Parts: sequence; C-alpha cells; structure tokens
Amino acid sequence: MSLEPALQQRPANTSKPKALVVCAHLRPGRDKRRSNYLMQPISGLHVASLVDQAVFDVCLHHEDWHGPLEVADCKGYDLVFLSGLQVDFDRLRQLSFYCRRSGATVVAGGSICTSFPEFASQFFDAVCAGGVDCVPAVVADFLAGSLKRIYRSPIARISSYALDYSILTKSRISPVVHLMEATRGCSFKCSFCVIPSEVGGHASYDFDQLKRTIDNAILSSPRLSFRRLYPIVMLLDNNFSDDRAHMLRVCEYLRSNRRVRGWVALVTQNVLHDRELIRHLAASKCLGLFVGLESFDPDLLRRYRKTQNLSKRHNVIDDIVYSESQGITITYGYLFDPRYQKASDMERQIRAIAENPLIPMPIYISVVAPLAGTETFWNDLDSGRLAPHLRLRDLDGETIAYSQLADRPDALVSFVERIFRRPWTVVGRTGVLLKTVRRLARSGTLNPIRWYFMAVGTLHCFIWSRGTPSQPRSYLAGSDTLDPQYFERPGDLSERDRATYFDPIYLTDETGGPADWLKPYHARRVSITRHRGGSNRDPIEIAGS
Ligand code: B12
Ligand code: SF4
Repeated sequence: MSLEPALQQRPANTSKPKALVVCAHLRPGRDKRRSNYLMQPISGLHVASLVDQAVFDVCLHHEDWHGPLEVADCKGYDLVFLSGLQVDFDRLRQLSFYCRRSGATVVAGGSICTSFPEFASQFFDAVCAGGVDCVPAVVADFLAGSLKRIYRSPIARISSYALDYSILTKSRISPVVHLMEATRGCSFKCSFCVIPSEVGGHASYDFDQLKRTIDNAILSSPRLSFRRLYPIVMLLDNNFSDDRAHMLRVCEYLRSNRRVRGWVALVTQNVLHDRELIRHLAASKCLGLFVGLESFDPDLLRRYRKTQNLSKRHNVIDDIVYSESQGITITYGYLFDPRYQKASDMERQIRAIAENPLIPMPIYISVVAPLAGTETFWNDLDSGRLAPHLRLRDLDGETIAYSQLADRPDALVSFVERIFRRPWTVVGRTGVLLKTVRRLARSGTLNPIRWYFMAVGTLHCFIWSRGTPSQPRSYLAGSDTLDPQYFERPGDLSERDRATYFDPIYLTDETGGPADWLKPYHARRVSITRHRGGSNRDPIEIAGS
C-alpha cells in the first residue's frame, strides 16, 4: 500500500541531500511531553553514524529528548530513517506518512521490522530486518535509485564501523553519561524477551573499535558538560557479562583509561554470586550494575525460563548486599504477571521489598508485556490467553494484555494505576528514604557520585511517577487511551491512508485469536515448532509439571 499519489511532492533540489534519523517514542502517560532521562536509545546514533556525512546533511531527533517530531518538521528531507520499540511502531507509521507526503524516502528498522519485515514493509519505502549494519547498503541503493523493499543483516554479525558522538552534541542530546554497547545480544533464552528471536546469540564489538568509541564519545561531548568533566560510561548491552573474557578486557581498559571516572552496565543476576568478580569490578571503577533480577517469585522465574536466577546455592539478597558493600549500586526491574498473580500478591511482594532494609527498590516496575515474536507471545496466543483487540501500543509494560487473569480486572487495574502513578500509596516514601540512607552508610564510600547513583536508583519509581502524569487510562488492552499523535491527521486524509498510517495495529482479533496480518507468521511458527518435534514446550506447562 502506498500514499495517495496526489499527496506526494518532492523537496526542491539542494546541493547536499538531507537525511533525518528519528528515534520514535510514545510515552506511558499518553501525552506529548519530553524528558532529559539518561537512558536514551542509541540505535539512532548508530544509524546516523553509518550515513556518510560527506554526502548528506544528517540530523538526529529523539522524540523522548526533543519531544514528538511536529508535522512541519517532517518537511525538507530526502532520506528518513526511523527506529523504535514495539510499543512505538504505530508512531513510526505516523511519521512515515508525514515524511513520505513531503517527498522523503522512508526506511524503518527495529524490533517489529526485524521479526515481521514483510508486514512492516507496507508502511515504508524500505525495511531493515536485523542490525544497523545494512545502512551503508541502503544509502548506496538510495543514491543509485535502486532501493530494495527489505534489507536483512543478522544482529549478531557486527560489521566494522565508527560511531560519531558529535552527532549527539550537534543534535543537542545531552545525557549525563556516555551511552554505548560493548556487545550485542545474549546467550540466555528467557521466554518473555525479544533477544533470543531477534538476535539469537551474543557477539562482541571489536575491542580496538570500542576503545575508539569511548575516546570519541568523551572528546566530542560539550566542553562544560558533566559527561566531559566527569566521564561515566553506561554500557547498554543486553548482557555485558555474557562473554566473560571480553567483559574483563573491557573492564581493564575502563580501569586504565584515566579519563573515565566510572562505568555502569547491564548484567545477568548470576554475576552477583561471584564475590571475587564483584571485587574486581569494583576495583575497575564499576559504579553500578543493572541486574536482570525480574522477580523474587521462583514460579515466575521458572515460567519465563529465567534459569540463571534459580540457583539454590546462592541468596540474591546476600549478593546484592555484598555488591553494595563494595560500592557498586545494584538496580533492577521488577515484573508482575497478572495471569498468575492477584493484586494482593503483587502488593505483598512490593511491600516486602520496601520493608527489607537490605535491598533497593526496583528502578523499573512493569507488568509482563507479551512482546510480539517472543516464545511467551506465541504460547499465549496458542492458549487463548491474550486479550481480544490487543494492540502493539498496549505493549508498554503498564497495560494488562491478557484475557485469563488471576484476579478481577478492576482489582488489577487499581493496583497497577497506584504503583505506576501513585507508588507512595503502596509503599511509604519515608521508609524507603530511611533504608536508602542506611544503604549509603553501608556502602563505605564518600564519593557523592556513587551516593547519587544509589539514591536515584532506589527512588526512581517515585521520581518517575511524579514526572509521568497521565491522561485517564483504563490500563486494559484494547481500550486504553491512545496518544494525541494518533488523531493529528490532515483534513484531506483518505480512508486508505488513515487505515495504513493512523489506525493502531492489532495483534489479536475480537476473540483473542491472531489478527489477519499475523496469521502467516503464526502458521510458520506452528510448522517450525512441529518440525522440531514440539521441543519448544510452553515453559508454563514445564513449570507446572
Ligand atoms: C534504552 C532502552 C530503553 C529506553 C529508551 C527506549 C527507546 N525509545 O528506544 C527506555 C527507558 C524509555 C525504555 C523503555 C522500555 N523498554 Co527498553 N531498552 C533500552 C535498552 C537498554 C537499550 C536500547 C538501545 O539503544 N540499544 C542499542 C541499539 C543499537 O540496539 P537496538 O535498539 O536493540 O536496535 C537493534 C536493532 O533493532 C536494529 N535497529 C533498531 N532500530 C533501527 C533502525 C534502523 C533504520 C536500522 C537499520 C536498524 C535498527 O539495530 C540494532 C542492532 O544493530 C534495551 C536493551 C538493549 N541493550 O538493547 C531495552 C529494550 C529495548 N527495552 C525493552 C522493553 C521491554 C522496554 C519497555 C516496554 C519496558 C517495560 N516493560 O516497561 C519500555 C517501553 C517504553 C515505552 N515507550 O513505553 C526490550 C525490548 C522492547 C521491544 N523490542 O519492544 C529491551 C530489548 C530490553 C529487554 N531485553 O527486554 N527502554
Ligand atoms: S538474560 Fe536478559 S537479554 Fe538475555 S534473554 Fe534473558 S531477559 Fe533477554
């Protein structure tokens, strides 16, 4: 499907073509705010770095940082690249409409394009399934006038390319830390996660290239910025600890680089058991670890095949306390599963965490989102557990996406609304503040930066909810509020373009079965599973057996 021909107009020819890279973002509050939150995506930076700046003028726009890209600002570009998570996919389509209508060629990538490229290709001129590494081929084909519909590039096959962090500076995106990856992917197979199906393994960036990336990030940051004066590297890897030898090599480099003042990284929980390793990381300037803890409920961990968290020999609370005694702040996300947990179970769990003086509060809390293409997603679809009229927009980690629930929907909605928007009505602020002070004292450090990380990590859920006021929401899939951007449509929009670019994408129909577009993918999945002799057994059944 394409835009109505009458609406397409090419921009006036300029000497240097203009490229725009957008990291699309829809906010949990369904509003059009912006933030200067440090966890910015870096897919846009990677894509922009791969576009030859000798040939193109390149701009980078982060909708989270700059605010939603306004219609008027979609004009004047020749080539537009779009990136976003599953929950943002509708936003990619809206932006595609405005940019194509202004005459730009639009190329999209990210999670949905990787798992469902044929479906995604109806909304854009080209779709990239996999890693950013295909961007040079896309650009060359664009210049030669021979753009293909789909480009494929396995994420775990990393090509050699240099990142240009001056693009962040030029685009006035200024997170307090230096965001980068030392590796891609992960070898674990947690059933709720997109990484096993989208990456399917783990791969490291070339070590010398990574050293140049760190230098480039620091030297291209604004002279008086915090990240120039006190450079902290945040490794956004899916699993920095996957390849131990590479991790230790990177740590050693970060320790020895006199410019780098500290670093933080995303690792799996089993890393915390290794006391010697923790001491080593602490001595290598590690300020914090974001740990894939997910839950203290072993049933939930078993259901999602989070085997690395199920060691009987170790106690994770002791491990957290030990790491923090070495000055490493531990942060983690916490998952609730409304299929199996009642609102009272969820409340009990979060209160138990708040009342435990030894552990921090989770930095992120979410209800499980059945991300399309994950093992859990297919199993829930097969078992009729997904909510009818489930939309991609509902995959935000706050919306209840299932039809078979452990509790009354109104009880779950009431808890979810309180924990996301008014967490202080579930856990008291004073108690959390007091235990934070005790943890700071136990950390044995006087470094205010370490104190800052520790305090912000644990108080994040309160800060986040204050900064994320919300339009009224139902928190239920299919009926939850849509963002204003869905309704910002031109008066002359045709029915066909409305359906293609502005109506939300549904994953399920009115019975909870697959939406029409999903049926061929579902059939393919069923045949692959049969071919493997049913080896992909639902972890829920395994947990119950
Ligand atoms: C930063 C981050 C965030 C930030 C910014 C998100 C954003 N707008 O991108 C914040 C904090 C807002 C966030 C929120 C959430 N996040 Co998040 N987040 C990340 C994190 C840590 C880094 C993302 C990143 O920059 N990676 C590095 C870049 C280079 O890789 P990438 O984005 O994976 O892209 C690869 C390909 O997809 C492809 N690609 C991507 N875009 C494009 C574009 C083009 C043109 C091309 C060619 C290629 C391409 O190239 C890359 C590989 O080379 C990842 C984990 C990780 N390490 O990836 C999780 C991750 C992306 N988040 C995830 C989740 C589940 C969420 C939440 C739903 C959490 C929740 N349950 O509440 C929310 C939803 C937010 C919302 N809108 O409501 C999942 C996957 C989600 C998905 N695919 O939809 C991840 C993978 C974590 C995990 N393992 O589960 N997140
Ligand atoms: S360890 Fe983390 S990145 Fe790896 S599969 Fe599990 S959730 Fe995904």
